Amino acid sequence: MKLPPALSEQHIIDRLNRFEIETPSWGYADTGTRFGKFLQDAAAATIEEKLADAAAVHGVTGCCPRVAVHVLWDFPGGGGFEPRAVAAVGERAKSLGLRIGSINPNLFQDQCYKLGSVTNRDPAIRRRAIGHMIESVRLGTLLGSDLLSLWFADGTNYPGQGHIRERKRWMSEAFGELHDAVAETGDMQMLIEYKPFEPAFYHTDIADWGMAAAFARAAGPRAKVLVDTGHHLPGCNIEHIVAFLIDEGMLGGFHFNDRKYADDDLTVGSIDPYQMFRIFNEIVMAERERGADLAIAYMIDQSHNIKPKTEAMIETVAACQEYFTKALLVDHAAAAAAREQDDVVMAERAIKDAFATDVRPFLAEYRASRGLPRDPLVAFRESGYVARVAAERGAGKRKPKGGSSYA
Ligand SMILES: [Mn+2]
Repeated sequence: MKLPPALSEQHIIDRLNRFEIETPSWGYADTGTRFGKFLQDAAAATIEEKLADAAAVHGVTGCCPRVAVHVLWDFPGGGGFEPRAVAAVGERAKSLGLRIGSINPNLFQDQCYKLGSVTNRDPAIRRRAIGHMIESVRLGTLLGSDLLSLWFADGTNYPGQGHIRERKRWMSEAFGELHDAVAETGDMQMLIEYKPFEPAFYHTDIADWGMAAAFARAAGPRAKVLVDTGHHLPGCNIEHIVAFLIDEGMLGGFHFNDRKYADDDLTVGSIDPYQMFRIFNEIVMAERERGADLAIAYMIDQSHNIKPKTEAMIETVAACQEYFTKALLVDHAAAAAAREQDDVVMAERAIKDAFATDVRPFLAEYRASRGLPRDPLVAFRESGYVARVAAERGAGKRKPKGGSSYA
């Protein structure tokens, strides 16, 4: 493995040791498409089962100690925020060697949100949505979380359906009020996610990174942008967005997944590994220039419909480590020297050489040196975990309930 000059293997190892990836509770559960839901016997149904799966992923990868939770799906009564029940979830996570990561409010499932949550024309519905987010801040405080992750389904399907500027101002008011609540906590941050379309098909209230950044700036210093790699239109240069947000001090975190057409939620690297590498390359380059790690929350947001949930999660974690390691091999000085000569070919070659390096043997050694399996996926398969939990969890799932179809 060819290292950039002035960098030792220890540099790579140290940075990898600080590269943690948060897995999402919902990635372990049965989830579906708009058209149907195929149940897996081993899929988790309760928060206890989701945490157990997350612990299994952390057990073989060693880099996933945090689990994102979803307020509506993971807490009794959609939160209800019964402090003892909430504390029990935190304790359970702790007993498994995990911590609760980002808190994800839900502003898209209640019937009242059909025409929007914080951008709804009805002030009572807007109030309810803001109230839920502020309760989510309280939930995060109880669980020791420092991150609120915000995604909105808000948008319209037809021209004329909504007053776009009015909705923008309501969105901004909601973020302002939420920021006040976040600022009262010790160190919580709020991350604002964007998406160009779906479920709304005409306009989405936070359609791209620029809108998310404008809302975050207006809200205050605790608000940053969350880049979900699947939330971009085809052909979008995501690493450009990442570089821009880094330079503006506005990049708060990622939701990793891969995609071919839209928000496909595929495992990382299954379609475009070079893009994930180019994103990491921008991060590594900025960190080298600053001499310090960037404060970025690395999170996975995937819903695996076809692959077994836990295996898919391990694949994605291992893929992220692989492309991050490749990015750590980029000789940025060589690229810069080539640029000085206007040598486009060699500047690109510095990037491509690192990507072409097979880092899997190095990562296997790295894992072994930390007492982890060299190949997390193979070790996980050999552990028999999936068969074991499928036997425990599957019985109740086999009865067709008619609840898995689209209409
Ligand atoms: Mn996401």
